[in-house]
Amino acid sequence: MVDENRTVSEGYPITVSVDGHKADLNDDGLINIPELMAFIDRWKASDGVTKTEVLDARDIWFSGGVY
Ligand SMILES: [Ca+2]
Repeated sequence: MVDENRTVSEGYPITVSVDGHKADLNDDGLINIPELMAFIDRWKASDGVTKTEVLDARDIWFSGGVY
């Protein structure tokens, strides 16, 4: 992602940016069930979320939610 405030970043996992995980709505470094469910809903609605990203978020949640 590149805009006037950011530089290109490389080496991050697909769904984790400098702003945190896409599923982490409050950017607290933790993905909880409401956030995971909301992320799945976005995937079902084709709202910019891929199945791979959902599976990634689910794996993070399974392992405690911390990413
Ligand atoms: Ca969170």
